[in-house]
Amino acid sequence: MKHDEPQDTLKENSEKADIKQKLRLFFPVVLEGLEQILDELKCLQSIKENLILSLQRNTLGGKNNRGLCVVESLKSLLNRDLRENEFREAAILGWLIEILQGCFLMADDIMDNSTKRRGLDCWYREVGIGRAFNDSQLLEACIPLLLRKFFKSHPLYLDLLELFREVTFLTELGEQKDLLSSAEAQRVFSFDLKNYDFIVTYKTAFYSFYLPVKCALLLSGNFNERADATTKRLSKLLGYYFQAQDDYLDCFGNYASLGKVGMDIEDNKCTWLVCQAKMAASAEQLMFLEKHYGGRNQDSVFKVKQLYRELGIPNMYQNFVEATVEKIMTEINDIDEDTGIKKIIFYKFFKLIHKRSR
Ligand code: DMA
Ligand code: MG
Ligand code: MG
Ligand code: MG
Repeated sequence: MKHDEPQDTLKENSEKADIKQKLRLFFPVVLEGLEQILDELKCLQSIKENLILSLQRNTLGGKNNRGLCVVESLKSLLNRDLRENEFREAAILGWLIEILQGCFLMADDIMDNSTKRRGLDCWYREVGIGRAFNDSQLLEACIPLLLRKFFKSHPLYLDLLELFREVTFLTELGEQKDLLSSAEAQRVFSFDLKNYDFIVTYKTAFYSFYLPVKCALLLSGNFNERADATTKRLSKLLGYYFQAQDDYLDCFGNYASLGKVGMDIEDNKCTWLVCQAKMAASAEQLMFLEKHYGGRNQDSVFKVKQLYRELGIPNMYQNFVEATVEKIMTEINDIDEDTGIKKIIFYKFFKLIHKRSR
């Protein structure tokens, strides 16, 4: 059966805008929580100011999809509007995920030699690698402290703490695999979709999709193993699609909408595009790819992009998108809602990322 792509209605769009606006009201709450923690620790004023600055600079300016998803998912799970305290809890967890994302991005930009992020210079280019490394560590360490601040007496405190710790670890494993795969000795020949699958599941799917939905699932009071397994399965699919988009945009997107400059070819990354190119290339084209992929000069980058076009990668990507939409829609339709998980959660998340240009 062919599935229609879900379209946003005007009502849904305005609801989403309302939730986003309300979500933003909780950023200062989290910030204030951090200031209190630092005051209790008798932290020096200058350190406090720096930490707050790096938190603001590296957490804000994104799409807030992850934060939004915690709130939206909880609403869907409870099947009603949220009470004030429910919204507050979901929004705070949403911001903790956004902070976690900020830590990952700060470190990722160092590891990837990136220049721009969200339309600004990467943090490490402003404050230096040493400070950006420590800022990333510091913010990551703030997350359990913030969880304690806001959830200490909550029955879910330990579950949430464990969840954030575990997902952080899994993401860092994914980043590690991403780095090792791109290491000098591992040339194009070693890339394949099996490696790619591991990289994207770990570096992207867990923290971007599984974490927000699982937070909502826990908050709903209806957590169970089957709902968790469904969440993991769907998160993996959405994460794969999201990272393939990211890879495509790295090569063929533009700075004006992305706010970042692609480096995957220079960095010798195992991306969706290079895996496809490798499979489609003739022996001669493969040698050419091997020669130029990972080259840190504009000529090599240009040649790789040209080869991608010759091999029809943009067209293959469109086909992949169509097949993926079909697969995701089928998987969503097949969800057993008796477990308490709701199809609408994944429809909504899918709509947030589908055909994105940033
Ligand atoms: C990023 O992958 C993954 C994490 C955990 C931040 P990436 O390097 O492709 O992301 P970006 O293209 O945004 O630098
Ligand atoms: Mg990167
Ligand atoms: Mg990276
Ligand atoms: Mg990327």
